Amino acid sequence: MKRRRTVLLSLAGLLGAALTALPVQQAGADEVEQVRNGTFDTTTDPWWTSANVTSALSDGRLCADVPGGTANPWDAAVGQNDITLVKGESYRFSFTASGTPEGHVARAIVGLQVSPYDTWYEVSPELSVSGNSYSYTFTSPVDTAQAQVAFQVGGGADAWRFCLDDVSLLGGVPPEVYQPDTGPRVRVNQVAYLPAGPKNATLVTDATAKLPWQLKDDLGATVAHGWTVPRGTDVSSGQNVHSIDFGSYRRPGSGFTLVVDGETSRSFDIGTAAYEQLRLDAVKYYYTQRSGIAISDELRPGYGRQAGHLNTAPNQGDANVPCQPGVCDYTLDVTGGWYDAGDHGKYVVNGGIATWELLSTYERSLLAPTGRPAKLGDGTLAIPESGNKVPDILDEARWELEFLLRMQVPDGQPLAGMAHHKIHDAQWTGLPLLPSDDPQKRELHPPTTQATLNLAATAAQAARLYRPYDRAFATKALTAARKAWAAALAHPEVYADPNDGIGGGAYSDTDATDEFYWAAAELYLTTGEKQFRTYVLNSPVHTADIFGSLGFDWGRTAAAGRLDLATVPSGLPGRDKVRQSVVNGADRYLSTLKSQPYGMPYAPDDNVYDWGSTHQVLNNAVVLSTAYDLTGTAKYRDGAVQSMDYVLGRNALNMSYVTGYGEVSSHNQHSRWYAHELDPSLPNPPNGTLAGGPNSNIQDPYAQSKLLGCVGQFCYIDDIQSWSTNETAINWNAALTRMASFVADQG
Ligand code: 9MR
Repeated sequence: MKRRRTVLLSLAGLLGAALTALPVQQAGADEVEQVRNGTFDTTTDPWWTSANVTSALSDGRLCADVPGGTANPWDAAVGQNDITLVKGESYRFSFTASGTPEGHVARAIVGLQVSPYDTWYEVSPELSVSGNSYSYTFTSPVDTAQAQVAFQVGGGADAWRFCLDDVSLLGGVPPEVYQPDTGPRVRVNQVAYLPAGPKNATLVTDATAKLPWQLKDDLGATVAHGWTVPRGTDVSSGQNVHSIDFGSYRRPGSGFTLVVDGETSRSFDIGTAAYEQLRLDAVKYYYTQRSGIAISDELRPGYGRQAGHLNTAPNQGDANVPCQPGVCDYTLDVTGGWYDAGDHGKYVVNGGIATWELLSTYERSLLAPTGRPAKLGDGTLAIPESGNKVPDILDEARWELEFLLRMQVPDGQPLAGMAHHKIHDAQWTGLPLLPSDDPQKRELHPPTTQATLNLAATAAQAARLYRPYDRAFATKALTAARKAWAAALAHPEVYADPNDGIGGGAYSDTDATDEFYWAAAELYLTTGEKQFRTYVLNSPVHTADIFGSLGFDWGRTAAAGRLDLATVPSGLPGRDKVRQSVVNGADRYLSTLKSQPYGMPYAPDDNVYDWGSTHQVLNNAVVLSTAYDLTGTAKYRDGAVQSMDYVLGRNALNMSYVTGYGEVSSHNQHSRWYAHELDPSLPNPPNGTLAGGPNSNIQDPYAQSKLLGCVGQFCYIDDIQSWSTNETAINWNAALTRMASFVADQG
């Protein structure tokens, strides 16, 4: 029935940030209705319902009886298929709906009608008994003739009645321009500057001449003042900016603001306490990523959950996982480890570099002049192993190491000693989904040279670091590392299939020379043996310039070897040159940082921000911090410390990418279990969770619907659907861990 609606709900009030303003109609736009029979005047055809839903015409509407006792929204649904969408065209999706009794939610989606059921647009309004009208505009990221409009109404304990009318998907409407709310134009580190450290800010302004600034304390008194430095157009954001240096002010306190050009910045501290907290929170993140163990609500209030993937239904479990068909004929117990990110997959490539960076945080605390090992020692992280006299950071890393060891191909098999690349679900799952609720089949994917060398490198590093605490484990790790090394030498070019990305990420990489170098370096540093020394010295990677603009990452691991060769004592011939190469890399990052008005050591080629750019900024800062550890030269320390400002709010979006740190911080990261944005009974990610951050390639449809054409720093959105800009990941938090620990040590 086509009813006239006089009142459109105040959409912004109803759904807050999830909504954008209604578009202004462009005169003469060619608008075409895509939905057939959205008005239900005489029939409900061609609408379908899931088998458990009965629907019928009622007063010119479609009304459906929804059963109780289903688990997921999609377990009960009403929809229409075979809708055509045109990539880049904007659509207004509108409908009226009611729910009886009060309080039920309908998840309204436009998505792919067949597997993998991509969702291109979704909203989940809470319905009223009297009914309301809803209207949203989005831009299609795809060309398809297989779109569906569906209303997913399952997931509730009790039965209810859902009624629908006036469903419309109108093509050819003017697109909406997404405008992020970036707050005051003065951009600061919203958390804290170190009292004796650098203090820089960035102003976005049209002004071309210098402007006066004031630093105000918590009472509003001016405690310092000076002039901005005009910097012209900033490439990373496209903005006209000035920079501000207030480093001469050193008195600790909280509630400071910077006032300039009629704007007042978000507030910040001058002090070290926040970094001591961040040092802990960044590592505490790993406990709640653990697989195969119940998460204690006592240790992590609000985050307790059942163990995931322990062969308890509906999990199929990780205790006896077969290979993908045709890959092997054995099963492995690959329980434990950390979930990689927001998915339930576990990957040896990526698990390796993440483990290395946690272990290297610990190793640095033993070796660097400013290192303080007790800060991550036993009892610091509130994990089940706290109190066992082993440093907590080693206990946490061991949870993953034990898993990595389980991924090794057993003796007697053709590829014995290699490591399976990954284990994950056979199909992608939807959100939200607790690890313990994942019903998918789990599969081992083929072994790869890179996974094998990730295992060799981290197990070798573990052998030297755990020896004082557990000799047997150290020996076991070294044996596994040697076996992996030999297997990699025998199979030096077995790479992951780049198309093996169903149910989990591909993590494909066609160059293993860097992983060989890294593994040889760790084996040499642990054993001192000539075979590994010779390999290191003969590797072309050893003398290559490896400190590029994107920094090191899961697929570019040479720096892990180089940094350790530079810092871990050994008799390596030419070690001074190795150390100098790190300093040279740091010099390059320092000059990048100086050229950037936002002060980060990151300037990717053509301004193409990469997937996980926040952690690449931090990893470049790790090189700066290592140069400081090696030389004691203050400019490297200051560069490393200053890099943290960008991650904590001194950026074009004026937000901190670390949950719970700063007045405005990322908190809707893509995760199946920190899915508060989709299910209010679930938590947001824990404080100290790093978001991937700006990614120019915006691979996910949600980001594409909002950010097409974005410039560098603007290619980010804090929405759970944006898996390419806003995921959490174990390798990213490892970079945060390493840098938080370094900055805290400079207090
Ligand atoms: O961070 C990874 C990025 O560099 C890759 O290009 C991408 C495709 O393989 O995968 C990213 O990692 C994701 C992984 O594949 C699956 N788990 C979530 C990871 C973070 O988004």
